[in-house]
Amino acid sequence: MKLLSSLLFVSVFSILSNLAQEQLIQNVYLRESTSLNGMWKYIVDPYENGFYNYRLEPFEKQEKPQKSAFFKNAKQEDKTELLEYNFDKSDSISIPSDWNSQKENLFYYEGTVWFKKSFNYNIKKENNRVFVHFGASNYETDVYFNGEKLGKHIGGFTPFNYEITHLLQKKDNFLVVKVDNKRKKEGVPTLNTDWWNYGGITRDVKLIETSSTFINDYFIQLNKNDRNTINGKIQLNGSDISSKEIQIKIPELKINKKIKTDKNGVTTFKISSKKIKYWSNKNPHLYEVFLKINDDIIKDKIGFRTIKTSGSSILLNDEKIYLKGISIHEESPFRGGRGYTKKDSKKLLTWAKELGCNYVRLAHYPHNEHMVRLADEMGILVWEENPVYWTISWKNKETYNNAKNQLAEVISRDKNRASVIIWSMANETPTSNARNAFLTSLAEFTKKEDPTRLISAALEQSDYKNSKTIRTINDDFADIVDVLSFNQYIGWYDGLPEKTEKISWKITQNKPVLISEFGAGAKKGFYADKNTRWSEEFQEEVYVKTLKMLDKIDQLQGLSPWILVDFKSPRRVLPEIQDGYNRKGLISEKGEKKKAFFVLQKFYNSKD
Ligand code: GCB
Repeated sequence: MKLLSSLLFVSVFSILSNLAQEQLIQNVYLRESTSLNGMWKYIVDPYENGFYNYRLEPFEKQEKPQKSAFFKNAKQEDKTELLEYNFDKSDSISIPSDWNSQKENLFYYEGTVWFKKSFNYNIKKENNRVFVHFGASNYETDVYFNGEKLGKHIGGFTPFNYEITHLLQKKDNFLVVKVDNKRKKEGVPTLNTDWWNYGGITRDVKLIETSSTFINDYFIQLNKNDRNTINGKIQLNGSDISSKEIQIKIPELKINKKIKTDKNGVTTFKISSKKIKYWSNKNPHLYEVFLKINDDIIKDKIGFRTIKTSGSSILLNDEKIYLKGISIHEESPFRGGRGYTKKDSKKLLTWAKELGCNYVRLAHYPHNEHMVRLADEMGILVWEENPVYWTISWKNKETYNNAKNQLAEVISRDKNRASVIIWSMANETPTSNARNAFLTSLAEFTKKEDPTRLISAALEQSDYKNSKTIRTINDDFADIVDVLSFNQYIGWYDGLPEKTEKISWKITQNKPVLISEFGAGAKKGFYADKNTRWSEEFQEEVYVKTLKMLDKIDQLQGLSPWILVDFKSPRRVLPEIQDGYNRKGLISEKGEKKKAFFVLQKFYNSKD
């Protein structure tokens, strides 16, 4: 027994240490930083030759890693030495980006690619510290700096950072990054999804320079139960963090407060003000917030609002709100491939606004930080989602820790964004005891990390008792969520559009209901009668009829139909129609609006 428990401890410990990351630096976009974006060298390595020797033992675990380990980046000075790689003579690729849409021969590639970036760096002030920060890279990432391993990160859509101060030189630094996007059964997501598995360093890479003691993280939000009080928590990082004075300023509210940290470098505070202009979709007011320690000042723009449910209503600042939404994948509306620029996000959110939306569902994984920062500015409420999709390995502890870690990272990154109102745990997951325990545990963790927001998940619907015409939500996880959301495709996967006329809904939970998905595929420019699959008219008909059906659900508080733009998916192979795209977009990948766009627009305008 003792042996078993210590074995268990060892394996859990090794899992945790594998995933353990340095604490995320909050607000990287408004801090002083140096971009490492641009052209990087890369080597495609399907056999992971640069990582393992011919006995498949990792080089990095050996006492003296040979120069054939790619992260050593050995220079070929000794002409007699056998080296079978050379970054500097290899091809270049632009970072950030996914390799699939940049390099034709890597379109379907799933495996390892090594990247290298060389740079010089002059520290701005003695004793300052430097961190390398990745917005995201998909899926497993091993990071090496000047020949030393910094760490490994798992998960394709959340940020991570490592300190490099101790290894940094003025000249010829080299960052080597191994990215592996092989899908794995035990992964999050798992083997099977309905989107393109874009590989690479897909978001910005930055060097962040800080003072030796600095404000690493903070969480500043309105008190959920008292709209005149702002609650905050600040965390320092450094060797001198105890009893330090921090100044908090919100000039527009005439707030100027000084507080001291405890011995762990943490401080919590409450500030009262009767003059707060609440952030809302109609008035997305953001306050400039300044946090100061010694000579270091961090600026952020934070909106103050509350979000709650009461019975079947959703309350924003204690007022009922109907969520007029749309689901969005993170693909660039300009280039195809992964979206990662502010311009990509702006275009997608501008389309959503044009559709009449006050809300978006960012499916099925955390999108880039520009998206939520812009949503803050544009007054769009946001559902963020963990990539726990379909058939995850529910019983695997490592899978759970991975899902929890990814969730922790997105919560950490976006906890100061007023636009984010819902954390979604999962999408269309089949019910079982193991799945219920997995999701419940994630939900409990989320509530602890962030008690200010709502929890949901895109569930599935089923027949009510034995009725063929009444639908219901029969899922134990429905008792855990704050907002009851589900996907349904009556009229597309489930019968023809007229079936919607026969279906009614019996939803027994006294909670707000959001329809997280409905939709139908249509090829832009294919016009036919409304009974012809793939025509714009068929899709239009599904929208007209589905909206009529759903509007009859008493607790309905909003929708996020599937989906704003056609997106790439290897599941969608029908020639001349799909050609590798899921066609349920209201807009084609070329930016052309389909007829159904205007049906939803009209419906949303009628909800004002
Ligand atoms: C769903 C999934 C979504 C798919 C969509 C479809 O239910 O949640 O990821 O892309 O259906 O088009 O089938």
